[in-house]
Amino acid sequence: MTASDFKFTTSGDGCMPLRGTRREWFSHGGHGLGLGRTAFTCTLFITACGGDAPVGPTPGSPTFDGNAAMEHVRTQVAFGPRVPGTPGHAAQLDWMLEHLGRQAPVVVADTFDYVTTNGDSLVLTNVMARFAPEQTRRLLVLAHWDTRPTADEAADSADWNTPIAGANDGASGTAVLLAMAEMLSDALPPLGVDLLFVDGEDYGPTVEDMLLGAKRYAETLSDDDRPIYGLLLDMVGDADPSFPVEGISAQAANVIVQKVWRSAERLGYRAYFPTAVGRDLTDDHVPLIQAGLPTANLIDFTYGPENAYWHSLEDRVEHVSAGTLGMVGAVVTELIFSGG
Ligand code: 1BN
Ligand code: ZN
Repeated sequence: MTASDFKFTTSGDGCMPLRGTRREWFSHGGHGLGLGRTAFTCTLFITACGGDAPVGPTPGSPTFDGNAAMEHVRTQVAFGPRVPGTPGHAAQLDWMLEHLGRQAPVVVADTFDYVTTNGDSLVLTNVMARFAPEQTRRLLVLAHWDTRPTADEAADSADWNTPIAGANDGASGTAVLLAMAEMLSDALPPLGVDLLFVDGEDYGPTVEDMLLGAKRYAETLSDDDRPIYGLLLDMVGDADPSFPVEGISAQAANVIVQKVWRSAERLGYRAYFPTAVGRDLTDDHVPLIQAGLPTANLIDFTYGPENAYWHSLEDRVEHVSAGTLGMVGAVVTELIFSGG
């Protein structure tokens, strides 16, 4: 599949609004995020067409470079696993700071300590690159840059203690953000854009010791420089892409979901952005939502047959494509350059 395979396809689920009513117990208990157990009834309504037939990008938008993003995936994987406390993690941080320092007018590194429930002492760093920093109306796009220390979903239990390469889970979202920084250094966006690279998303093994950088950002978020909303990119490089709407995003950030999926539709990517609502995934958007910042999660959680590549040694460069990275980058570009 190449980037051009994604251009203005019109197949998909038709021009119909999708409705669904759910009454469920959502359990996010036990991870200290405070959502608790909540019973509720909700009506999901995501317009699948809404007049957004494929019309191409907003005039004057820059072109996102999927091949550049793919090269950034390869570079990250070549560092080795980016597990906090390892040489690969340190090398990647230096490289990101050097890269972003050349592209963005403002780069902020926030280094903090964290002790896990098992007693591991971690030094973690969130990095933010700010474009059009003088603008008060700002959009946040984030991705995690660390990788999982354990392939604990691998088919073979002998692999469970081996770190993953994280070509998709870690490198893909980071690569899109880094290529986005290159693009934005040449093309002034119509609103401020904060690219946030969060650390410690995947440390684990349980969710108590995950989402660490996002929790840190949420704790330190001030009203002075609060973005209007956030968009999380996680596992956005699968060579066989599908991005159904993630369940928590549909509940807590439906307006953002509509903006993103309509942007995809305008670019002709409806076949890869079904408006059906999929699973609830506790991810980096949850602490942000809890801090009052509506944030949608753009995630492809069908990675390999029966998700077999997720948190396994199969999360390799061969399973990531420039076409998918280019499509996701183009959707984010359209979101930004259509005004946020
Ligand atoms: C996403 C990628 N996540 C971890 N690596 C968050 C997540 C946690 C997604 C549990 C699904 C289940
Ligand atoms: Zn993961």
